[in-house]
Amino acid sequence: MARILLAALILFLGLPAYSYAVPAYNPATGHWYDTVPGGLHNWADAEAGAVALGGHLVTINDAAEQQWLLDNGWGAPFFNYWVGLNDIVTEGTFVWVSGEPVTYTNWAGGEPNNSGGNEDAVVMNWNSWPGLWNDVPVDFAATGIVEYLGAGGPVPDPSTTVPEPSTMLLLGSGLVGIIGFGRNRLFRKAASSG
Ligand code: GN1
Ligand code: CA
Ligand code: CA
Repeated sequence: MARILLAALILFLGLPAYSYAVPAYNPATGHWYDTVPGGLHNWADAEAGAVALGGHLVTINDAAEQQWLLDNGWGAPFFNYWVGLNDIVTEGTFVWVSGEPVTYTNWAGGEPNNSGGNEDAVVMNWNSWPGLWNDVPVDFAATGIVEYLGAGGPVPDPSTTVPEPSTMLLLGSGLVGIIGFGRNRLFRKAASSG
């Protein structure tokens, strides 16, 4: 019994990593995306992390790209994620840190409001509203999403992406556990009937 519980636990632990393969490739934009490592950061540190990886905080160019992010690991459970939009240079004039023009916005109702006169950077999934944007102080703590530049990314060829080795190992050991359990039962059956 302990064995099947262990096998189930291992399978369960392996599943989340399997469902959302990051870095993730978006065929519509031709870009790779990933979560900036290190958990919560202020906006500048999140952008520095994205630059270190070879990109910028994500530029959301249209509704399809916004939806793709929600569908590929940056939706549920609706953490606040930094995007590249900010009005650090000129209050009220929002620009993408990548330098791309602003062609789409997805503000939550009443945003951006520069609350307290001190909100120059933007998170998505504000208030657990899927994808919706809010301007917050630049020293707010959130997780960054990096969008790699051009066709660049951490993995050379999108068509050859496979689950991460650690995930395969976890899934594999779960299966071995289950097979082992089945064999034990068979042996016990044979022993008791013979
Ligand atoms: C938050 O806490 P409050 O109400 O001053 C939020 C603002 C939003 C506002 C919307 C730091 O401001 O960005 O516009 O709610 N501030 C922070 O009601 O999260
Ligand atoms: Ca983009
Ligand atoms: Ca705000």
